[in-house]
Amino acid sequence: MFTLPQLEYDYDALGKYISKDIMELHHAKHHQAYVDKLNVAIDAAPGLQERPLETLLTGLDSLPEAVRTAVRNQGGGHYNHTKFWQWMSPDGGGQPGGALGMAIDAKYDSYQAFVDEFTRQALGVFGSGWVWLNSDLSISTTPNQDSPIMTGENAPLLGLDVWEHAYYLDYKNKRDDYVHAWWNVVNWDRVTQEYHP
Ligand code: MN3
Repeated sequence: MFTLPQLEYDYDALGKYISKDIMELHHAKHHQAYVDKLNVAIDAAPGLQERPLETLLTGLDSLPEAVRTAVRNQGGGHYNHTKFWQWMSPDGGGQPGGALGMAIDAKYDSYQAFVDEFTRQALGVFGSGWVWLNSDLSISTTPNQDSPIMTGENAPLLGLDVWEHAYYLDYKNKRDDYVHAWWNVVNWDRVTQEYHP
């Protein structure tokens, strides 16, 4: 059985950038629904119960067709959101330091140029999806709850949920305001720890 992970901060901890109402709805309702529906799917598929989530998602092609779409959508939702909560912090914002900061400068010329490109791709996602900073420092997007690990990439270093459910209560249709605000809560300490060039 998969379970909803606890947040490492309170629902109201991200303050003016992402409200308590959004965080509670997003975590307790949306993420919980992915977990519940994933469990229903796995429950009906003998032999899959013991598999870790990453193994399920990196081996979608090997799954029985009857559960493949559910694992992709609900399992992807569980995986992406579990990481998303960790990529934010009330102590976030600023810029990445250390090796990651230098590598981003080298690849994008500056931190701001990286932010601009990530933001541009976030605004370009049509409908629901995610934008990612991958382990090779490339930026990419996926539709729905797809995740880079489903196509053989390493685990992403950072990702941003651009589904309307992630921002509509605070920002209505203004995804650009949400994306710009989000940089203030990015947990660069966590992202930097996961960077292993
Ligand atoms: Mn979401």
